[in-house]
Amino acid sequence: MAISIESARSIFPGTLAASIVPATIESFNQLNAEDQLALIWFAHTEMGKTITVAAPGAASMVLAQGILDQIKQMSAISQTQVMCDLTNRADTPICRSYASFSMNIKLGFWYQLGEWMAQGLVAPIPEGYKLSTKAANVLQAIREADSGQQITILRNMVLDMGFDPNAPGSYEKIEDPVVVPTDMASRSKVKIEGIENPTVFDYINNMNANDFEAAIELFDPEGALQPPFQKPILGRTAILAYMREECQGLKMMPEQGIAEAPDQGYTPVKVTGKVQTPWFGASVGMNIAWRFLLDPQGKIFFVAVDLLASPKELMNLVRG
Ligand code: 45D
Repeated sequence: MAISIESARSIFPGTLAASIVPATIESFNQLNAEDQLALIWFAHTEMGKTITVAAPGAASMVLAQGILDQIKQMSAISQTQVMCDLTNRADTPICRSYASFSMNIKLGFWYQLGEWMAQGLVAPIPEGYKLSTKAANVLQAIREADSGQQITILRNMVLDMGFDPNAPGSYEKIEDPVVVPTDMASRSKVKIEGIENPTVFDYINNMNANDFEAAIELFDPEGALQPPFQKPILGRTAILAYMREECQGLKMMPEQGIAEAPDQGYTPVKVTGKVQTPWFGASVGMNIAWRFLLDPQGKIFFVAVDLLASPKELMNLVRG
């Protein structure tokens, strides 16, 4: 069979991803806005007891500051309305602006509102708010997930809010400030048990150095990157834009891997390990698999990043 991005998606089919994430998001989406807001508040508060979220960088917050200040000055009723509008994806100016924010600005926006809610500067969730049975079940599912899965659920809930008139992501994005790559002398070099492939090492080391220009050169021009629970992103231009938005400050700590014999010149390589996001630093290590398919020139034709179902999956390196 000819090799395509579609066929590449099913390399290492025994890899178990954390299906709790899409399942929880689906049940969450069926709740009303009040329940959604209260649920996120409770989840965020409970998680905050064991894991620490870092304050967003001042530079990226500048871009959301105008709207945040506008909300801060509103009456409590209007503040609650704005938050409900965001969860309901209502067509309002604030919801349209929100949809144009990059991922990090969306998270930073809510981080600030959360701080202000805790300080009483923005309308809090009413004291004694009782979740519906359905919402309480969703909160319980979040409690039972591991911390890497919890922060992914929370992140995905936030990303879907706001109002985008066309397809999601159709707005011209308000981007994060670009970070300068780590200088050559200070770059870390990972070791991966069972792997000798230079492309895989170069990929991880460049990503850890925020050197996305170098990382993108490792891709086949027709190559694709598939983030957790998403469709593949196709081609170098789109992948580079995605990396600039989503990969700054990530710490990738691959541990072990396996390379299979090439099929029609294409080599499948699976690597597992941990990834940290700058939002939570060392307090959350996400269990991750990278499933690479390298082309006959050794370029990345396809790489899927999976959030794993459990730590046990880190050891699942059986041949496809
Ligand atoms: O509604 O190799 C309140 C790729 C209540 C690239 C609130 C990758 C009301 C290639 C509490 C105020 C990127 C795929 C809300 C690798 C309310 C590659 C606030 C993987 C919303 C390895 C809520 C990277 C708040 C990975 C403040 C896997 C929520 C990265 C904040 C994963 C939530 C990163 C935050 C993750 C979540 C980051 C800050 C999962 C951050 C999650």
